[in-house]
Amino acid sequence: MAEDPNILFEQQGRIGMVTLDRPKALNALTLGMIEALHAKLEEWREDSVVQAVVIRGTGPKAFCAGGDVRAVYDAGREGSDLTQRFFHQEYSLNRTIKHYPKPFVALLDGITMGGGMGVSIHGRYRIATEKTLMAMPETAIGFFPDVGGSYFLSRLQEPVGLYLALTGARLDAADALHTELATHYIPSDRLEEVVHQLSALDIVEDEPWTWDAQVAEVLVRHSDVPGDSTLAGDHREIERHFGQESVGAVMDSLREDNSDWANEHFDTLQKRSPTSLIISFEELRRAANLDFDSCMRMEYRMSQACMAGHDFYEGIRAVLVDKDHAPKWVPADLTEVTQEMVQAHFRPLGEDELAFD
Ligand code: QUE
Repeated sequence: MAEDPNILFEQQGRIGMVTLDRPKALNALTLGMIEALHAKLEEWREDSVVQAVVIRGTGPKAFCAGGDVRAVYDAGREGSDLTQRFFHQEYSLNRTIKHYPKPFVALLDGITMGGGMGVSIHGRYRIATEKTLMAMPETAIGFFPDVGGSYFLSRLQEPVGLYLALTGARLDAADALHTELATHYIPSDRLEEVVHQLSALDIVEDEPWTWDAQVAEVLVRHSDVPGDSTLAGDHREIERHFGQESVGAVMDSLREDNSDWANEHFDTLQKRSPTSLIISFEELRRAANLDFDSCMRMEYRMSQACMAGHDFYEGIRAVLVDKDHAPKWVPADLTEVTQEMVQAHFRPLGEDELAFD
């Protein structure tokens, strides 16, 4: 059994409880945590005592802020193969959660970004609280929405997924419910009781088709109604400006409008990596016609192209290393991103292809 000091596993009655336990790093996922979680899910898949899996994070701030991209940055600069292994293992775990046969419940009681979305959104139940803050912010670090983002963003009501992918906009509980990225809203102070009731479920072991309804019943019983969704209120603006046929056209639309909303979003996009914006646009366009596993293969190709490029390292430097938040993107302008540069992110990798086993 793979073990890791930053992730805890407990069996509480009928549930397998996972706790991401790296609070100083906002529970960001290391390769060790990813491998340990994957191994434990495979063990619990076969364990007839475990009726459902619950995942949560330690500490008051975060469920999980993402992947340990700082380690990936160091690896890329040193030529270590962690740049391949990290994404390969992370995306394989995302796939296992997507296809997991038992109810999988994520308690999103805090920051849930990037890699944190990947270990929650693909599960059957995603619980938002008043502390939930969700985002796919990768265009700010010269990357693209990965961990299955191509799949789930391209399946939101258009063009909301593109809006979230390009801007990295943050969602609160009301927004998360509105988009159906969250399935339930439960106030944070009720989660302990929810976990207790799930652990105490009395099940018929050879009738696994009844487990899901039992879990859902506990969740619904504690659910409440969040306030109004800002995202829902912005729908007209999002449709008008993001329902365009290219990133350049989105930018033109925002520039010409000159409302506060348009100006604010224009300024946000100006700070993002131009390459990231354009490959993310192409990613979502392609993903609409791909099944989940094909989306993950595409994302793996994209991740490896980013590892061979410039902006990921510059983004991590600016946000997580030097923290000057002043990245110098190359190319610096949307118009300088060529078709050849874009296509290079979608090319098959030959013998280095992501293989699921
Ligand atoms: C955009 C991102 C990430 C980010 C910040 C961004 C991201 C990510 C982290 C992160 C946060 C805390 C950590 C850590 C990583 O920050 O993907 O290791 O301790 O993982 O603006 O995409």
